[in-house]
Amino acid sequence: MKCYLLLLGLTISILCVNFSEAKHKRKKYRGEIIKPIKEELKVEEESLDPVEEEIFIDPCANKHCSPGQVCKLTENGQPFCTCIEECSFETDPRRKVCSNLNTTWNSDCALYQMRCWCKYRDQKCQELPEDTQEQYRHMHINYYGECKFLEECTEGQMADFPRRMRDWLFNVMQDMADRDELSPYYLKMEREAQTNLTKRWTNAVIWKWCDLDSSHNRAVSRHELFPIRAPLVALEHCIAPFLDGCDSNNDHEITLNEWVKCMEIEEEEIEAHCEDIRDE
Ligand SMILES: *[C@@H]1O[C@H](CO)[C@@H](O)[C@H](O)[C@H]1NC(C)=O
Ligand SMILES: *[C@@H]1O[C@H](CO)[C@@H](O)[C@H](O)[C@H]1NC(C)=O
Ligand SMILES: [Ca+2]
Ligand SMILES: [Ca+2]
Repeated sequence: MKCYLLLLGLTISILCVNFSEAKHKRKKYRGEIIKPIKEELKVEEESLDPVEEEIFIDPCANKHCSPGQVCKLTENGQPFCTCIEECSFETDPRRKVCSNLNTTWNSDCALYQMRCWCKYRDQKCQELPEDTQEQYRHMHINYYGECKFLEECTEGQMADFPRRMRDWLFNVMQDMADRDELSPYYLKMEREAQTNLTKRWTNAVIWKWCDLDSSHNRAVSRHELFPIRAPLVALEHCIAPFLDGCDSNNDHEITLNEWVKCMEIEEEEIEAHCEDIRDE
């Protein structure tokens, strides 16, 4: 009996030691980031523990770094962007990208990593010829896949292209509706396109323009065209010259009117409301 009690006591004391050790560790870990708040909370109420977990804010969480860069912390906890050290090893040829300089890279990460190295004059870029270094500083993805010989878009193909583009946009919109990926607002436009033939192309074309204008400034920039350009250039040799031609006044932005004209939609007045700016 005595022996049993002793064992029990021993077990309890071991548990206690373990517990306080664990507690101590947690305190130490979080204490570095939220020390002042932590002390206050501790004095006031122990039961605030679960809330405390949420107070921890990663300084990198709100730091935006451009592609090829990652956020790191300085010694005193300040976030900064730096070139990504290692890109994951890619064996899938579909991950390859072709740059605007017609050079193939294993992945978008590898391309942007090199751009970063050149931008910040890293040793890994300094080894390259001078003019290459300068070019790499502005390198971007032209299309997905290995660089290849792109056939020229003939006049006849170009003439037929707006029709194919409209068709394609309508199909994409339909697919997204089927997969429940359209907001109720655009779903309504899709339904209308299904039932009213005169709305078919118009609605699909307007939807895509709204979708591409991610900055919501009612203009689609070159950068904003990327999601439809990059995956298609290697497959559709007319898309690059076609999209370039959409910006008819060459101000590097495509307005809705330019877009609609480019798709050869004949309508006197386009009444377009994108979801975010509709005034209902
Ligand atoms: C780009 O590179 C590919 C593959 O090396 C080559 O076949 C093609 O002709 C190049 N295109 C241009 C425009 O130089
Ligand atoms: C189809 O759309 C056109 C153009 O907006 C409109 O004038 C017409 O009334 C619509 N037709 C139907 C059946 O809703
Ligand atoms: Ca925009
Ligand atoms: Ca323009």
